[in-house]
Amino acid sequence: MALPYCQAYGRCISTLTAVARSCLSPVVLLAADAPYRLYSTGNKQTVSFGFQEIKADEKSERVGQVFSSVASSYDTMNDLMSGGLHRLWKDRLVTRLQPFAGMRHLDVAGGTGDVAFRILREMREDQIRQQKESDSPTLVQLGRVHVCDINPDMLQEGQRKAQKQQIGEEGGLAWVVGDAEQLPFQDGSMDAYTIAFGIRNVTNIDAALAEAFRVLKKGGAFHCLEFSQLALPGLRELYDAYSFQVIPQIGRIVANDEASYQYLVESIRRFPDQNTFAALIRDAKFSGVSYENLSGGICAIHSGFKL
Ligand SMILES: C[S@@+](CC[C@H](N)C(=O)[O-])C[C@H]1O[C@@H](n2cnc3c(N)ncnc32)[C@H](O)[C@@H]1O
Ligand SMILES: *[C@@H]1O[C@H](CO)[C@@H](O)[C@H](O)[C@H]1NC(C)=O
Ligand SMILES: CC(=O)N[C@H]1CO[C@H](CO)[C@@H](O)[C@@H]1O
Repeated sequence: MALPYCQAYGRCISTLTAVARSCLSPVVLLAADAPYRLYSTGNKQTVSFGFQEIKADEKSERVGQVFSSVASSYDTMNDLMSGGLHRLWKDRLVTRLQPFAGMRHLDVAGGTGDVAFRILREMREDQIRQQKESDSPTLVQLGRVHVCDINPDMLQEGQRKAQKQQIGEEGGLAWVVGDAEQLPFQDGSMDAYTIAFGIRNVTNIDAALAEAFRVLKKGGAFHCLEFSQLALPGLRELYDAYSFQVIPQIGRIVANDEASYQYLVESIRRFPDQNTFAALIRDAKFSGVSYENLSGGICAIHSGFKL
């Protein structure tokens, strides 16, 4: 029912945005308790890619292709599909992180920099605050946010955005192409690690968690924002209709790429639920692991510390 509605407005993105905000955001609040297959370390031969099974070494490449084809329309699509909610979820992630001046931060799967920009802004505010309070003439250091992503197209789009908005001109941002499973950073080099809507696309989640643990300093924090599972099974059908019918169509109309958004929907269903994912984080040696549901469990932020 929402589908022809979207098609009718297909040529007018701004109208579609308005439609998405008013009509679709209540629907997006309903997430499924769908079954998933674990991305386990045990079986390295095949991994999940949407509902197709493919060889593990092909997956990184396929994920790269998927994101290359969505990079330029990525930010618009985020707003459309979540009715703008992804902004609030990212704000919440940064609130939990509590950025501070002088920190070395790593944002993995950082894409076009959405999360990194928010973190850097908070670091800058803290720097100014500290500078004011300080009697010493020495400058309070800003620190740096490292935006790491496997796809150079996403990073390039992010750099373009940063330039346009004059973010990071003081050297607070570093853009680094790299794989979450093999981070190009030294052991114990980061104060904190974030990953937003990225871990689901990683071939081997355990490897990514182990890498997060490795690069963190002692006392460093891990925060992961990802789609999760709602405990409202009765609303499953409605959610299915939205995600399997509407989202791929929005993808087709706006991004001219139905397959990528079909994959997105399928991969959300297969991701481990809150408690299962928390257990994986504990298995990766993190302490004080906890999570917070957002929008009733559409998303969750999982946190842990390297002690
Ligand atoms: C949905 S986007 C999220 C971008 C950004 N964090 C945000 O919230 O707007 C997922 C990102 O993960 C990246 N990605 C996928 N697999 C990765 C991997 N193994 N290592 C690093 N980045 C990866 C993709 O290139 C893509 O930019
Ligand atoms: C979060 O949501 C999950 C599933 O939707 C539910 O089982 C769990 O009790 C919730 N946890 C918290 C801490 O609210
Ligand atoms: C591009 C794609 O379909 N992969 C998904 C990986 O996970 C993020 C989480 O939000 C999705 O947005 C991506 O679309």
